[in-house]
Amino acid sequence: MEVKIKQVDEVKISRYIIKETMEDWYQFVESDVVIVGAGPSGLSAAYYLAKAGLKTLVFERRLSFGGGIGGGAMLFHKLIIEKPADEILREVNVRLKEVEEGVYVVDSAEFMAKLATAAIDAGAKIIHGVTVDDVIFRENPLRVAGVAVEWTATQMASLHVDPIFISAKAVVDATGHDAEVISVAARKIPELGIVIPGEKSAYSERAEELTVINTGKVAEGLYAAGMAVTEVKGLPRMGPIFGAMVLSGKAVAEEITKDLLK
Ligand code: 48F
Repeated sequence: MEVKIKQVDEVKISRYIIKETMEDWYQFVESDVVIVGAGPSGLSAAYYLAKAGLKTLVFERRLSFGGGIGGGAMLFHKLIIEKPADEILREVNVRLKEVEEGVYVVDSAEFMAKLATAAIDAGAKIIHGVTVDDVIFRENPLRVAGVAVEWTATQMASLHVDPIFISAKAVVDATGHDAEVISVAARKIPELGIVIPGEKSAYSERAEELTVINTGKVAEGLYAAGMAVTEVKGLPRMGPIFGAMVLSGKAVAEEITKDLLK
């Protein structure tokens, strides 16, 4: 095969990457919404928030998308979705197999890839390898006003490095079972009055609806989506059924859009 590949030297490669990366950070240091976690709830929130025209930034600790989607159920690569969450999956072109009326099986790789693609195509910026380890707050009125971020690698190496800060009108904790962002805010800003009862054991039939109903604001500027909701509100878990995760992402996006665009 004859091939003529454009030649680019190492200096140019480095310069282009550094410049473009820094331009993104410079721009997103002041965001409308910061979502912490690129799992199913964080990605669906990002999709709907970006679609509504909000400057939306997602920080994900790992170097991959999807959070708990990728692991499927005990590493079996299929998950359950139930009505009406199928509408969200259809919107982002995920194929569903109906196994009984209103109950669908989806492929985990397809689900996470297409949800992430939809969020990015809608305009959300997703940055991997970054851990949110604290929030910014302001008084009068008391509110969460952004996040403190650090490279995940720096944290893993236990290096003593100060974070940088990103301001946001709304911060979404979509970190999953540990509700990491709300937990740190509850501990370090007691004036917010957040009490975290912790997640309960599995009760799938009830947990799905309860999670969506309880999604939303936990303090001014701070919102919970996905499994973080069960931790913060003391609700049961539900295992490998994911309808509530994407519906919760959509619900938090709708609430924030209303709050910010009013
Ligand atoms: O855990 P995860 O998938 O959260 P979710 O959107 O969905 C939960 C389901 O996957 C499943 C379930 C459904 O029935 O029970 O568990 O609520 O995704 C959370 C993402 O957040 C990242 C983490 O790596 C994962 O990809 N994450 C967690 N803490 C941080 C973080 C942090 N402090 N900073 C950045 N990313």
